[in-house]
Amino acid sequence: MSEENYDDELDLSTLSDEELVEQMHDDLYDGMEEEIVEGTEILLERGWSADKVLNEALVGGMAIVGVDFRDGILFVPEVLSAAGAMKAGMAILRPLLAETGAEPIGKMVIGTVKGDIHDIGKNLVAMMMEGAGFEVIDIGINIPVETYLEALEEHKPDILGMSALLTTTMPYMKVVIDTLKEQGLRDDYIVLVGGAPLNQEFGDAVGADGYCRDAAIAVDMAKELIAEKRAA
Ligand code: B1M
Repeated sequence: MSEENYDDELDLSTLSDEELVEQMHDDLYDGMEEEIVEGTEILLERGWSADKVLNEALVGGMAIVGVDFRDGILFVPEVLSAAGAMKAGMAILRPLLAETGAEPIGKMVIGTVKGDIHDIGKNLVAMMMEGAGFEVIDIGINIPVETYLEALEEHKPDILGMSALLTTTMPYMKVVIDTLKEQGLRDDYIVLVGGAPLNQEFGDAVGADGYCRDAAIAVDMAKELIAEKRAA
């Protein structure tokens, strides 16, 4: 994206915060894991909160990748490298976001639905939920209804979280929720759904308890709905 990416001499620590974030967007775009790790560390050392680094440097960078992927400028291999770089940055932030000495305030099982392998958003939600004091059991990607049910049975969470990034896979959320209803289990769990192509209307239509536009909203909604459920 930027010619600066190819300048081996570029010392990230000499950049201002703003320049560094811009450079990290370029580095994420180019899938440069080491540079993303270094940039993440520098921003943290400069006193940035893990949240701020995540949203401004990493999620912001991935948004640019998303636009060029949509427009046919980037293809799957490049986007995979960008995702790898994003994950390398997230790995540094994870322990910071998950830092909490308190008792878990609730438990969530989360997975990306069958046919869908996108996991960055799901991982982010898991990290933010852990950071907010939830115990999170991440059951991965491409999850069929049977696996969701097994995980619910095994872990007995308060919340079931489902993620979908494709318009072709999001209807599968209804399959899972309908199966819970058929088995008389629907009211045992708070069901939260999220993913870029979803919206409130879709969340309502599939019968979820909440549609979460982003990870921060997922945390707020989880807290709110758990409190309501316990009060009831
Ligand atoms: Co994919 N992909 N992709 N992709 N990919 C999208 C989703 C797409 C919009 C790109 C585009 O065209 N602009 C498009 C979908 C179009 C559509 O359905 N209408 C698309 C496509 C078409 C595809 C393939 C079909 C491409 C192909 O093979 N021809 C293929 C499908 C593979 C499959 O799943 N079967 C594919 C593959 C891939 C990669 C493997 C290359 C890679 C995924 C790597 C990985 O995840 N490990 C990839 C990526 C990276 C993307 C984009 C560029 C970025 C997604 C992302 O990570 N965003 C994406 C473009 C886009 O979304 N704009 C795209 C960052 C992440 C932080 O945001 O996931 O939205 P997001 O999560 C947010 C919220 O949505 C919410 O909170 C998160 C954090 O704030 N949230 C939840 C998400 N899940 C939640 C669950 C909750 C709560 C909130 O539960 C409680």
